[in-house]
Amino acid sequence: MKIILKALREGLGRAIVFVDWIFSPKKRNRADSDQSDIDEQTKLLKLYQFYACPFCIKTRRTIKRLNLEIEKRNAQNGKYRDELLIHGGEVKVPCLRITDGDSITWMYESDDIIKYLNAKFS
Ligand SMILES: N[C@@H](CCC(=O)N[C@@H](CS)C(=O)NCC(=O)O)C(=O)O
Repeated sequence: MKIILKALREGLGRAIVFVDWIFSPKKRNRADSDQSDIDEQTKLLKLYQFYACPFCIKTRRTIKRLNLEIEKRNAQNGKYRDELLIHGGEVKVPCLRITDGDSITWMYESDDIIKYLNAKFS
């Protein structure tokens, strides 16, 4: 039963990835100097995510729409999953790792991440 639910979730996730690909958001256009400025700032952000998670897709759409270069880290398994659990506190995606000087914030909840990105980069 558990395996069927997992397969259904994965299938639905992939269908959403496909729809997202068809209706991909238009990227914001900026002057080169503004874009370079933003590219520098987004080097401090990392998105821990799963490829076919609907909440991650929603977050990635905002990243794309705002034309942000944010490294995406697959937390489905391997070292990024371990990192997320150890430093963030739980394996739940999406999670945005924000470096600000010496401090690191692990921001969970897609709505909070989207609000943060819109406020900072709109
Ligand atoms: N309310 C959260 C929901 C996030 C969520 O449920 N993510 C699922 C993946 S779609 C998750 O991380 N599950 C943990 C797991 O599968 O190990 C949000 O909007 O970010």
